Amino acid sequence: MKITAFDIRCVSVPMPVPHRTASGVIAASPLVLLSVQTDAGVQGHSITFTYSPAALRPVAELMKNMEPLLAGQALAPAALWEQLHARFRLLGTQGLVGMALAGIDMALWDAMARAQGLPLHALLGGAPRPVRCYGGVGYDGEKDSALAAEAWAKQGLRGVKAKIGYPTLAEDIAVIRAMRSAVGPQVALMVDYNQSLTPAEARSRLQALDVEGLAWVEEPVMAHDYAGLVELARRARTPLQAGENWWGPMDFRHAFNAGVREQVMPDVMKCGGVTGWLAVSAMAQAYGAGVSSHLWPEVSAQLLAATPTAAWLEYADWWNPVLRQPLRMKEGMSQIDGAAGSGVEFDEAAVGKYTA
Ligand code: SMN
Ligand code: MG
Repeated sequence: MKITAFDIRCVSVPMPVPHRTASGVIAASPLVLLSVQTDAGVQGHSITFTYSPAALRPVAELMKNMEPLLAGQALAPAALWEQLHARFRLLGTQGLVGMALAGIDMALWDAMARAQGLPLHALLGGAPRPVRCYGGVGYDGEKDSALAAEAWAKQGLRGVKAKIGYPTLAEDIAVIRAMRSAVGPQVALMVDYNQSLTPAEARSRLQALDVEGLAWVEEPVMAHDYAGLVELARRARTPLQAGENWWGPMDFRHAFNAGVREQVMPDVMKCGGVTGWLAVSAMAQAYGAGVSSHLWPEVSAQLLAATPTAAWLEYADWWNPVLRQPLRMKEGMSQIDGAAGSGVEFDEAAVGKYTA
C-alpha cells in the first residue's frame, strides 16, 4: 500500500468553556486536521493542536510541504518516522516541525490500523484495557474551580486536575480545599503549575502542599529543568508529574538520566506521535515509571492500552465537535471498542462549520 496525498484542513473549535492558563486564555482550539490518502483507498486521520492560532497556518503549510517526501512511499509508519526525522535533523525536529511530523506519524499509524482492520491498541499488541480518566480545571479561582471539579466528579471521572500558581500559596491551598470539599475524599486531586514557579518558590510551596493528599503536582518549574524537578521530587512527599512539554524520546531520555523515576505524562504530539510514544513507553517500562497522557483522549486511550505502565488518561472534550465518535467513558474509565484505527475520524459537517 502506498501513500498518495495529504488532505489538510484548518479549523478553530470554540472551547465549551474558555480554558484559563498561567500563559493566557485558550478560547478556541486551533487544529490541523490531516487525512492521509493511500492507493488502497484507506485513509488515516490525525489532529494536530497548535495551541496558538498564530501557528495554525504555518503547521498546516509545513505538513503540506512534507507531502512530496512521502507521496509514492510504502505505508510504514516507524520507518518513515526515522526517514523524516533524519531529513529534518539540520532544521531541528521540535516546535512546529515536530508538530507537523507528529501529525503525519499519527495519521500514518491510523491508516495502518485501518488497513489491517484493527484498533490501534491491537495493532500495537495491547488489550482493550480501560484506563482511569481525570478532567481538567482551568486557572479559575476558588469558586469556579470547585464547581468545575464537582461537574467532572458528577460525570464519574476518577480524578480532577486544576491549574494553580496563584499570587500566593494561600490562594493555591484555598482552591485545592474548595475542590476537595466539592468532590469528596474518593476523587483524586492533581494540580498543575504550568512551569510558573522559580525553584525557590517551588520548594516552599510544595512543602506546604504535602499535607493536601494530592495525587501529583505537575510542572512546578520550567519543563526542561530536569535536575530541578528531580531535586524537588527528592524533598516532597507528593509525587511530581511532567512530560507534556518534552519533545521526542530524547527529552524523555534526558529526564530519566537526570533521575526522573516515578511518572511521566507524554503528549502524543510533542513526544513524536505514535512512534515517539512507543519509545517513551518502553523507556518508562524499563524505569518502572507510570505513564499518563496529555490531551488527545482518543489516540491516548488506544496508546495507554498498549503501554505497560499506563496510569491516568487526561480527558478533554475540546475537540469533540469535529469528531465522529469522541472517546467514551464508563464509570470514569476509558472505553475502547473494536473499531479499526486510532479513534480519529472527522464529522465533515462540523469541519465545514469550524473552518478557519
Ligand atoms: C494544558 C493543557 C492544554 C493547554 C494548556 C495546558 C495542561 C494540562 O498543562 O496539563 O492539561
Ligand atoms: Mg499540564
